[in-house]
Amino acid sequence: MPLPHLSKHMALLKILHYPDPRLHIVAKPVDKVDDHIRKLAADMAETMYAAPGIGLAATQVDHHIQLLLVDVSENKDQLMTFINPQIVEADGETVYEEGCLSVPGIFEEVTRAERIKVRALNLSGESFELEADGLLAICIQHEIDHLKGKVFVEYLSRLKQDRIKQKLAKRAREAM
Ligand code: K1U
Ligand code: ZN
Repeated sequence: MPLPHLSKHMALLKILHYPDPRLHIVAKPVDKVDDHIRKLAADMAETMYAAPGIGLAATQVDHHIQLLLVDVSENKDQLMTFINPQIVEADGETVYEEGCLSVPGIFEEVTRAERIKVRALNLSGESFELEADGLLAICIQHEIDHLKGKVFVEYLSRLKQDRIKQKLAKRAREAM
């Protein structure tokens, strides 16, 4: 059955928190961009803006398909959707203090490519290419990592990862 007004049925989704093992599931490619995918993308957008965040991967809301959103604009009016994204070119190096909605309250420096060219499908199922740099390039790489089952803290030393796990466990205990 077609969904007549996707925007009227949006829902907030639950974001998985590190070290939830489901964050390490490798996402499968989307084989057909249909209303089911468009509905999930709309719910993810609502969830990302509510968090608030500048990106969200389907993995983080426990859907293990290659779908991610980013909006790094100041006015939150430049939503971009990437389905089956692939980085086809990358160069340079940049360091940025990243955050993650799945690792709340933790900010750590990560080194990534400075410029990327990404190829993906849009919500109409059409292929497009985008060249990105700055925060947009960083955010796209962070979200593509989620689709591969990788969380940004895994770039850090074992010691730092263990400290972050302890901090999150302590916080979870205190929230009970
Ligand atoms: O993947 C995610 O969990 C979203 C993440 C994206 C990201 C942030 C910084 C560097 C790389 C990737 C976030 O959105 S964390 C929250 C955040 O950075 C932010 C939230 C509101 C305003 C500005 C930034
Ligand atoms: Zn993240």
